[in-house]
Amino acid sequence: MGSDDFYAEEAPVHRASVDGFWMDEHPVTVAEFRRFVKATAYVTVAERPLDPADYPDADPDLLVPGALVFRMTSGPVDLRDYRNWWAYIPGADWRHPEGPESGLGGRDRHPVTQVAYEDAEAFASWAGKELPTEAEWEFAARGGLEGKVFAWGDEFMPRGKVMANTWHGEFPWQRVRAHKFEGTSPVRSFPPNEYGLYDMAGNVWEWTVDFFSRKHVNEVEHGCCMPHNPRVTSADQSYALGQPGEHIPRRVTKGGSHLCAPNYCLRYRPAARQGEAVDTSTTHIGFRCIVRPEQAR
Ligand SMILES: [Cu+2]
Repeated sequence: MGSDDFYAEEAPVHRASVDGFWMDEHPVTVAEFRRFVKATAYVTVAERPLDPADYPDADPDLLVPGALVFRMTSGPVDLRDYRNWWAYIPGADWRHPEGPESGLGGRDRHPVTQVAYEDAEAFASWAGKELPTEAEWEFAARGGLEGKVFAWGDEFMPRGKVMANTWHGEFPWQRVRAHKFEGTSPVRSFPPNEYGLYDMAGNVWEWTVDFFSRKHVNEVEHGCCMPHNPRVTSADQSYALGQPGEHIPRRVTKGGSHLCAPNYCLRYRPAARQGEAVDTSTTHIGFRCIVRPEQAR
């Protein structure tokens, strides 16, 4: 697990073991999520009214249901300020990913987006499944390859082949057409890894149950014992102190998305991880589920 060669939060490389489990072959799709909502009348976080007490530093005019929508810029921008390409759009939700005027036409087989952590958990328990831990997710993404940079090996485009839906060109203003997708792509559009799993890199980030930490501190091997089924269950280290929303716990997301580009975020790799506030819904985060053997019995 982990990597010492990219971003600080992935370090250190360490061993961990997980029990066997089954995993969804691809991220949960719009069609699958629709079935869940039809069956349960579930209302996602992005569709619910917001309590000003939860968002003391927010502009009250923006405290209306909505979600974050990516907007390509017309030229290079300051990459330190994500507000240059993310906008909070009232009325954006999983049915209207880019805002009230947008729809899902033709996107039934795309990963569902605009789902907060709680929404992913609600789907999973309805489906009789669970969300993976970070260790389970990373184990699955590696597909049996040890210590490789990508889910398929060490080369980004082996023999020139595009292996995942990631951003080609300079983010967030220049799109080089290496593949035909803008935004999410139908699941299974790119080759699976050695475990038969699709979209373990790129397309959408995926929620895991672990709380975020700046490094893999707690799970690292002490002397004799390799951590078994590691899981970060305390939110204490997860807060983004000094930033907007600093009181909201963050969970680990994995896999990178269609917005990841080498000039900004080379995170379409099994070791890569990002902390995401649990109430965040965006156009580039989705999830997939697992089944552990004790559930299957
Ligand atoms: Cu990224």
